[in-house]
Amino acid sequence: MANSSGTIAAEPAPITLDWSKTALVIIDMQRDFMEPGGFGETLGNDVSQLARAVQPIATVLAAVRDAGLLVVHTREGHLPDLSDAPPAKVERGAPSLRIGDPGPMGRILIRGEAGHDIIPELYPLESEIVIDKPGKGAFYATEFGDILQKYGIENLLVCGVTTEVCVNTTVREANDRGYRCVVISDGCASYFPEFHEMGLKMIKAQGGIFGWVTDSAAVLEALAA
Ligand code: TIU
Repeated sequence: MANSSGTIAAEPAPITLDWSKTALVIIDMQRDFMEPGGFGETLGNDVSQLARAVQPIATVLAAVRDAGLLVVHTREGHLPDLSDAPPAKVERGAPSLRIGDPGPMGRILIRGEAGHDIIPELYPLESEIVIDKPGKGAFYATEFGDILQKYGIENLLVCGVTTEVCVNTTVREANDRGYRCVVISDGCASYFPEFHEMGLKMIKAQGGIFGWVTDSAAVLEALAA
């Protein structure tokens, strides 16, 4: 790690982070959300809307790996027996396939299936942490909070999909637990561009009510400074 801290240009204000207390958190960059035939598409979504986040995340991930920051990947999904999937979630709506049904990438949103895995472009290294979560937030029913405490993490650089669902839920959970969350705007995406825009606005409004919003270029600049 070249410098121990860096200042990221962000809204509503720049923020200085101690890199040793900062983790990159990549939310749910799984085939189930990103590719045709997965959970996202079964809900009726156009999965091509999410592709734009991949390259910005890849550039930040490479820089963060070089700088030696902690990297955490999350995956939304359920046990094969669905014991961690609330009926209220499984029965929701009228998807073309439900959670646990067989699909072209294996059973929909089930741990261990091809569709549940992280896309090749952002695949975790052996040394990186992968959190399997049954909900939208990364803290609920996971070891995420304990791991962040163990590593002395106080700040989260957050990216992934989708902006208004799992990214926002995780940022809200983290904010209430005292973490400073800096969300990387071009490293997030939504099936609904207007929800992406508003999801980011909600985070940075009111003096940064949930956190800060930056972009991948600003993170790279701060890490290189
Ligand atoms: N449907 C949707 O937009 N998102 C999710 O169900 N999960 C995540 O955001 N990862």
